[in-house]
Amino acid sequence: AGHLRFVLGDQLTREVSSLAGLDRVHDIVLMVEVEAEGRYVPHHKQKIAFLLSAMRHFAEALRSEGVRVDYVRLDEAGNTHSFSTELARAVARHAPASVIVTEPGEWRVREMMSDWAENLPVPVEIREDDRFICSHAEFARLGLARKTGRMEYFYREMRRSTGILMHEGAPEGGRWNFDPENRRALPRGKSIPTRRRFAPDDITRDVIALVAARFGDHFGDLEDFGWAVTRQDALRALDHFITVGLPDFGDYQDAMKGGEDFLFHSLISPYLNCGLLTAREVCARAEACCRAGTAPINAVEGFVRQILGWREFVRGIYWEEMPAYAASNHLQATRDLPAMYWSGETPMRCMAECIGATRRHAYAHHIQRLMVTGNFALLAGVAPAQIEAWYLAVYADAFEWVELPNVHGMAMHADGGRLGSKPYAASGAYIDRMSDYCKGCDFDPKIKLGPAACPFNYLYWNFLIENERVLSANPRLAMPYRTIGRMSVSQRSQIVESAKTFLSGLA
Ligand code: FAD
Ligand code: DLZ
Ligand code: SF4
Repeated sequence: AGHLRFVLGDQLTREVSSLAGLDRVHDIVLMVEVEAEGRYVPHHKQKIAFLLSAMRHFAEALRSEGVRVDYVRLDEAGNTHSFSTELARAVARHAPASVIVTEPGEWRVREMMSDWAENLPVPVEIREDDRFICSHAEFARLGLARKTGRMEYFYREMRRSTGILMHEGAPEGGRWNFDPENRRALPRGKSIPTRRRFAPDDITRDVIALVAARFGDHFGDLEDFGWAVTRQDALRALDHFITVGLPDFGDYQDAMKGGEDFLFHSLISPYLNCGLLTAREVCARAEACCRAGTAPINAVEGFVRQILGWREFVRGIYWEEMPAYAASNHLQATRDLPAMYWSGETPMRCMAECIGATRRHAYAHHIQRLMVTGNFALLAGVAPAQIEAWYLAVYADAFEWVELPNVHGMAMHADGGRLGSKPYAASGAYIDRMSDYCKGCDFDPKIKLGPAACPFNYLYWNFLIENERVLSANPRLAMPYRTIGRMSVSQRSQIVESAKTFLSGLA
């Protein structure tokens, strides 16, 4: 008997380690569509459609290569709708010599895999996911040697060990970091490229109908589906970004604009995370532009930093710190997630814009996630587990290995600073500087207190006051705490009152 190679929905690449050494005559590739994976959080309808369509296309590609694929569809009779029970049924069907899988992207599924090894009547081989450039062992080694354990140090090591954007042992362009150049607001009249989207084919249309019927009550639109669902189209999407987006990526990385959902971002995270593109090839493409002079170093370095730096770093942190990581709540935040995160109904224009983009595309760009919806949840003291479940559900690129460190660590500071050295808290002035949202808003970013004031203003100071005991010793917050130190008792209590009034009105 051959081996049963179980490929999960975020492992859709011929290069995944579970397919290494595949014997086309004897081995069988198993893929399963199961309700449990669609419901462990209530995923955005577009995210489910994207993954199921990409799975079906990947299975077709394998079949056309002569590979034997056992593919269980969501609506197939007898489907038991969980990974574990579907794998057990497949083992009974095929009596393989062993099961071969690649480690998953989520702790939850890693626990299932340990059960398989114990309970199935055949051996289970769990292989490392070598799509990541930094292995678990390498991450641990870098951690032991680390000076600060911070992303910047990790990233430089990754640049050195891969040689990406390096020139004779030194960083390309003479500096490791071009972030200070990458904080521009969009100039008025700056033209923004129309992005290439992909019209659904028959397979995607079938899946969209299936998702509408089965997950109709989940958040999000299906109408605007434009994601690539094959490797060929994902490569086309990458090409298009490299041509029209990358040259301006650096300058406007942190900018936001009403009605513009994509700006100069790459829109490739869903493809990277499910396997249609690899991190190595994307970095190589960007680096080639730098060498060819078609994109400036600040753009290419800024882009590579996100992938070779942040993406690899958060993955390392996740596997090093789980499962305790998810349970920490450094700031003891307990508020229920406000209903506007699902409804998008709020007079705060920035929130409405970011949640609207999320509903339309199962996508929002980084600064929207961090400085608008994330910042609000931090300042309002939303319970980390509730806001994490939201992020995990609503984005097409969300898998826990990348979502959790970004939300729990970067946005919510719930890990007490393992990921970043200070909370990304900001008042309305930041959003006003980086976007045009405030112009069409009921609130005024220049007003500090009372009903006309931008809520981010008093929520920001209220957050620092409420968390003074935990945060005031942080040297990176010395400035705002000095300001608080100079406030009169009545100034402080006005801030706290404005915040209390606003927060008590949140549904
Ligand atoms: P670009 O801006 O074009 O960046 C290029 C690539 O860099 C991305 O495709 C992504 O692979 C990588 N990248 C950029 N920033 C990060 C980061 N902070 N961590 C890891 N990789 C990064 N990213 C996810 O892939 N899944 C998530 O569930 C997710 N949740 C997030 C939640 C919050 C609160 C925050 C602040 C960030 C989150 N991110 C997540 C990171 C980042 O926002 C997205 O990767 C990015 O917006 C995806 O869009 P893009 O492909 O256009 O990215
Ligand atoms: C997210 C998702 C969804 C919605 N559905 C499936 C599915 O039916 N079958 C599958 O193999 N994978 C699916 N996924 C992706 C898995 O949740 C993902 O592989 C795990 O979270 C492990 O990272
Ligand atoms: Fe957002 Fe405040 Fe600006 Fe309104 S005024 S858009 S709430 S930052």
